[in-house]
Amino acid sequence: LEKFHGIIPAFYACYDDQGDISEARTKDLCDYLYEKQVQGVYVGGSSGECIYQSLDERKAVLSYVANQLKGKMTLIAHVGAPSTRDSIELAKHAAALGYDALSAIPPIYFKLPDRAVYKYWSDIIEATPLDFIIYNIPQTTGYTLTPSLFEKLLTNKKVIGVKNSSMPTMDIERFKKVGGDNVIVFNGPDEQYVAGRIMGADGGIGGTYGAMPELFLQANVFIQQGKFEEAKLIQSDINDIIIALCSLNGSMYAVIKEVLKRRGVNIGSVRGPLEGISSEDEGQIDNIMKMIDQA
Ligand code: HMN
Repeated sequence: LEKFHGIIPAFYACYDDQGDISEARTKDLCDYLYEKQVQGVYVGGSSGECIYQSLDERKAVLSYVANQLKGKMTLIAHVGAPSTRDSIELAKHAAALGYDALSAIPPIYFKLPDRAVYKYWSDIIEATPLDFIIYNIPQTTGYTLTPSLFEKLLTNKKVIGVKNSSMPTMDIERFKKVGGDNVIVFNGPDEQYVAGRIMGADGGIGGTYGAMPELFLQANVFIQQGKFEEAKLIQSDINDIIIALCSLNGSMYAVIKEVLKRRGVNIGSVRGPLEGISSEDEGQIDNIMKMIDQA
């Protein structure tokens, strides 16, 4: 399970100037993250704008990333889709490409009982030999994973952990308590990466890591060294930056993509209904760049 520790950026959707998936730009983002020496990537999740992409587009992204990074870092494929059928198709595709693990949100749109959620995840898990990481993100899915359902899922040995994006760090402590040392818990909210790690998370998967990988990597090193005061100071800088990333007219991902452009990696903008950056935003981005450089 060692390969599921550390800093795992959530991979962004890479579009060309027409808004189509770009293989070349996907490669550029892969190269950038490889150079930063992150532990792995989480492909096709919220930050990958999976919800706005067709099945074929999602399969293409999974292929492009595997072609570029397979064997170089840990690859986790997010395969959650509205139907079980599409999720399984993505899961089989990821398995054929050699991904290290699968992950999926719970069913979305219809509110389903735990029984159906359990069945959905189990059907995906049964479809391939790959390990599986449950994705708990109540603020976007409206479904909250309970420690008891987590415990039930863990009776399947292919379930190796949970990516927990709910805000209470207590949830991380609870999942870790249920799972013990043989289960991985990833911190989801970047605003409390350090707190999540202290409460038991083994690593983090996050949507803002790509904009400032150096800061999260340094926080990770401080935590490993038991230097919690130093880690806390980095977290505070990170939080200033996240608040700034979320304060413009453009959506957070549009702003992050603008930051990446200034760092030399052009991966286009976001798909509607996410909002692109506005002309007023342009000037603000200089300030964000300064904050990142000075942190
Ligand atoms: C993913 O699935 O792609 C992201 O890792 C999800 C991740 O947990 C992010 N949550 C949401 O986007 C709702 C966070 O990293 C989030 O972007 C960050 O904490 C800033 O608010």
